[in-house]
Amino acid sequence: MSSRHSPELSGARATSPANTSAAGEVGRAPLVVSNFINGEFVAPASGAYIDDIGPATGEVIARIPDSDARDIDAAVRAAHSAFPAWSRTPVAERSRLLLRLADLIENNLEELARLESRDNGKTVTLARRLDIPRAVANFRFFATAILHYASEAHPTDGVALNYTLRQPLGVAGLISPWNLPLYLLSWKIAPAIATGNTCVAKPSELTPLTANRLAQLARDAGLPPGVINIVHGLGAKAGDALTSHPKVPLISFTGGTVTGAKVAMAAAPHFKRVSLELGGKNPNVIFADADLPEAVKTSIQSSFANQGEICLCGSRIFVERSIHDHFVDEFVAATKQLRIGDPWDEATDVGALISAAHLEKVSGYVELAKQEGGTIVAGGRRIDGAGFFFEPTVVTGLGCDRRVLQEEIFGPVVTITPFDGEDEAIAFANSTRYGLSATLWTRDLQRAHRVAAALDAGTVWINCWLVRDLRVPFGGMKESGVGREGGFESLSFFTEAKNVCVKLA
Ligand code: TXE
Repeated sequence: MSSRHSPELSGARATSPANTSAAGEVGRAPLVVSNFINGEFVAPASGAYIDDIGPATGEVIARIPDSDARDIDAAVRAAHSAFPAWSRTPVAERSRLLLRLADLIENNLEELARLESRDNGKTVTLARRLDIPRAVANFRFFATAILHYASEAHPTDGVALNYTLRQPLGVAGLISPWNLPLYLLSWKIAPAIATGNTCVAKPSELTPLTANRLAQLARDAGLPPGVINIVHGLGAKAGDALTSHPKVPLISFTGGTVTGAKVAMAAAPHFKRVSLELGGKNPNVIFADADLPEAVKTSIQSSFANQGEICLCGSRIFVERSIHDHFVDEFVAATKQLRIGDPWDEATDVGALISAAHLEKVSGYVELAKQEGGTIVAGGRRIDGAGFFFEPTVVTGLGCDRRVLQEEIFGPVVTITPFDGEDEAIAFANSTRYGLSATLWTRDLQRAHRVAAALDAGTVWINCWLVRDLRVPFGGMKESGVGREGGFESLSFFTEAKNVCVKLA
């Protein structure tokens, strides 16, 4: 496959053919995925299936249940029945089962990394380094965090004792996206069940394979039937049935901002607790005093890792004018070194985009960038042949009011814009409706703290990117979301605080 990706690419180098390749999977019979309800693998009520396309090949690699409200209802019933026993299971036992599941994921890391790469188009090296280890870490973290989750007590002037009970809510509805499939699914399942809830998860219809494998591993780990249920299918059908189900009091959703609004509307009539982790248009602000080689190296990562399909990618780079031209030269040179092609080739840096539709969307934004007056200084083209590949692309010459700097592209496309002074940097960075994360590069400690405080972002990285500690709060401002998860924020989101007041005198 790689040889099809012609070496004359303007923005990237093609990888050499590999012995094992995602394309080498062409012709294999598609896997048939089932729903996982009450500990059993079952067919959808409708008997209908939808195709799961491998992004690197354009081939059907699996067929997944086209589930509807009946399947969701069956899963919710199973989760509901399992809830009383699971919520009363001693915390040490819940912890032990989660740790066992973490071990099983770790033992199957290579298989899961290949599944993730095949299903999503991401490089297997990234799946090995980031996605699957993070799923292991999510289960381990919440398995142990729950052991230390205390609640407060307030002796009230000798008259009464107030204390807080933190109780699970019941059936958690969990909806995850396609960009970091197992990573984000486990980010929701682990805290939901660690705190004593049961759950119904609806993974993205574009990337069902590692969720399917997780179901098998959960069963092998000895998790009781009904604690984790996984229903596959389309968002507008299965997803909507879950968000509007009256017996699901809590929804954790990660996905696009437009979908997030639909989820919020479906949940509102039932007054469900909702956590929404949505899109981003994250600024990457580089001051003239930055460590430039480090800023270039990390900005390549933050722009193009996972093909730019991470909500935390820094898609708008702002560079202080005195170093702007030099930065652009260095950044473009580094972009052209990136190797695009077979995600299973160890040498590949940039794999395939998730779908043909997404490739269209990304290409459309690059055309728009030209129409808006931008200059494409690297990349800019899709790659002919099977699979959904697009060159890492750098656009210069566009102001903050352009659509290309306002709308989430969610692909390997980054803009670079000069700024003059700290105030303008902050104004440019804050000029979108999003507020998920931001990165800034400077050696001036005071400025770093000053600018970090002024940025509209749930997370600010200073002189680094994607350094994640599972204990810290995570979420977005503005249209990037509502609520925080991560660490004790997750434990708090997945539990109901109840005040108990005992009269003492
Ligand atoms: O995601 P959707 P899409 C952004 C990115 C991308 C855009 C659209 O810009 O181009 O969103 O991507 C389920 N009720 N992000 O359309 O639709 C769906 O089945 C309930 C950013 O692929 O948001 C899937 O499981 N659920 C992002 C999940 O929502 C519904 C990651 C996400 O799909 C539903 C992904 C409905 N009505 C896309 N409609 C991030 N923040 O990381 C869909 N779903």
